[in-house]
Amino acid sequence: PKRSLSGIQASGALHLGNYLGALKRFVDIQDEEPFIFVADMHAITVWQDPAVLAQQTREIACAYIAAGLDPKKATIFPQSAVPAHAELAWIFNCVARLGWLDRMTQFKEKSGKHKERSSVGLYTYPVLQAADILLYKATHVPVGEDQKQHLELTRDIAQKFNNDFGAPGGQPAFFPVTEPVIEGPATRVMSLRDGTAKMSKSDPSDASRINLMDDADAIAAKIRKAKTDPEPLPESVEGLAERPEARNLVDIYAALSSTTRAKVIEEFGGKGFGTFKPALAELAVEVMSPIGARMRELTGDPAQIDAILKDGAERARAVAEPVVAETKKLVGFWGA
Ligand code: AQP
Repeated sequence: PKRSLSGIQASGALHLGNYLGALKRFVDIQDEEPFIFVADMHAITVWQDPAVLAQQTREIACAYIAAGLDPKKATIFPQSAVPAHAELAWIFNCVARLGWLDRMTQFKEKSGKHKERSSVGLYTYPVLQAADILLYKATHVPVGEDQKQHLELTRDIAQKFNNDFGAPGGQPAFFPVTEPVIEGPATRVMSLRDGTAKMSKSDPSDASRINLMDDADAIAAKIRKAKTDPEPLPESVEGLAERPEARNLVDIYAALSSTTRAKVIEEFGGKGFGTFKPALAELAVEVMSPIGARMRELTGDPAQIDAILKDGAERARAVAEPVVAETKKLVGFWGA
């Protein structure tokens, strides 16, 4: 059976890239009753102030709901409230090979020049991610382009586990081989200041991104100031090939209006940024500012959010616990 799952780290304010690459797509599939978690265990792979981590977790849950997720359809929960994530991650740490993790480019980027001083957790992060996914036997994971390599590792871990433990006597494989779902015009939203860099919460320039909590004026100003070249938009999508900034703005427009790059070019091809940017700003404000406003309302009611997270955690545990119990049995643990 099809099961979708995804999550976002509780590591700070969300931006338009997270919205278009992840959040919006969770909402689009919510009738499939996906599991959507807040990755607080992933967040602590880099330092998080203990005084604010729980609040950051609530904020991601608020973002989910403000973006339109219905907690009755989607199971929304904090990762750390389901201990089976950590249990399965340990087993997977013993399945995954060092050579596989050594190839992970996100670790290389995030550890930078200070590899020796990075946490072990940052290194083994993709193994925890495999546990997050396979604990629910998820078959489909909607994510942005940057997660492609991690999803491939999840597939490798599932296959090795199935091979080593999972399919005794030719029974069907224990874990599914999960499909990453990297679709739509905005699987890699780029910085507004540099069309070759990913829009990211760690970019020191706030002008590089639109934050979910930005108000209408801030959204419009950032789009007005977004870097572009001086040419008008091309008459065909091929004309965007060597123009990363123009392509990024066209893709953002397409994603915000749930259409395609080609349709946007049909409408705006030949027009200058003097016409296109105000149209994009208007659209971005129309879509994003109600989400920000709803988030502000929801963050004022932590009890409501906590109730949603508690209920989600119970529902998640009910699915996860039998899977981890079965996994422990397959591994051969005492009493399992
Ligand atoms: N620029 C992006 N375009 C499209 N999708 C994106 N995602 C992130 N950036 C973009 C997707 O958002 C989901 C959640 O990401 P995450 O919270 O796991 O953390 P991240 O990938 O570390 O997010 P950032 O903002 O890029 O943080 P930093 O700056 O710390 O690296 C994922 O599905 C991701 O693909």
